[in-house]
Amino acid sequence: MKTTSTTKTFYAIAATATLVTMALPAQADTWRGWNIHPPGYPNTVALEAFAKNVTERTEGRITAQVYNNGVLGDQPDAIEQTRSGVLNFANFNMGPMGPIVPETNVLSLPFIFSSVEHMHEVMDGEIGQQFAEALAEKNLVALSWFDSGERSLYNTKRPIHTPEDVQGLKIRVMNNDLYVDMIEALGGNATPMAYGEVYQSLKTGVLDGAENNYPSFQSSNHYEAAEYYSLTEHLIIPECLCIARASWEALSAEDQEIVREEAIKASAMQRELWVEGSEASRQVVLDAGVQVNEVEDKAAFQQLMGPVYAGFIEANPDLESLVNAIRNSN
Ligand code: GTR
Repeated sequence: MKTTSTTKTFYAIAATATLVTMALPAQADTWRGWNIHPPGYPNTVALEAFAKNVTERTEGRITAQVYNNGVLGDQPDAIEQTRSGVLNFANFNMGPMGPIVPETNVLSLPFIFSSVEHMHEVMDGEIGQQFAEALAEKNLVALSWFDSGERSLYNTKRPIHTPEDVQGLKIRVMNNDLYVDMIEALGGNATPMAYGEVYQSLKTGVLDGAENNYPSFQSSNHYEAAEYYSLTEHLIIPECLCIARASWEALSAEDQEIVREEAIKASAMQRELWVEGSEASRQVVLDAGVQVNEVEDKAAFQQLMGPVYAGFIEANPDLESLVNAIRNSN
């Protein structure tokens, strides 16, 4: 049969239409979730429970799977992939979120929260809702908040008791200029770097140190290279369980409710596991010979953050009231 260009076009359109109708349902209900942590980590266990429960309760309308160890990309990449709907859900630390959602930088100001409990109260209340709204504007639907404890400095050279001890140390920070300012205010040299590259850099001396909570210090094996862990507790940064806005909006109201409920359950589970996990990780690093020291004069560190706050507020005058709201909420 001789085909005319009109029939050719028709066949091409028909073929595409078939492909689209065949491909859509499969894509729509297969959810890929990004996770930076290894199996067994508190966040991983909670995310896997979330994926399993969502899959079961939606009876196959969503099949959710978590990809651990950052195999789908580093955190800044994964944030972009989730914003564009290439990834469907993720557990993100608010640290690397700052460059994309400026409001969340408030959560990266050193010592902004007086304790983990203070952070939970703020994030679970009205102020937390403001952050969720800012994230939603950038296509990330934050359904619940995870814990990530207190972050402290660790390094290969010496215990840190005072800011002078930080002088000259090459410290890895997460991808956010605020942390560069923070380390420089202490006299150190800050190096923004992806989490997955830190272990090797500590081993080879490219870095002298980094900063993180006990579970990550342990699970990343950084403790094998950095012998000194000093309890500066300078950052308490919440993390979200975030859904790609496109994936969220494609759900029926009933499925949105299921996903929301499971996200809230996952955060309760994560927070419980976090407490046990932090203690277990602390024991592992102590048993391995890491020297952990208390920092008696934390105020000395805090005072040096004055210019970091001043610079931040000068650059973001509209966020000053949010900073004050958090500080006054304690
Ligand atoms: C962990 C956090 C990760 C990642 C990592 C880092 O505590 O859970 O999402 O931000 O720190 O230092 O990059």
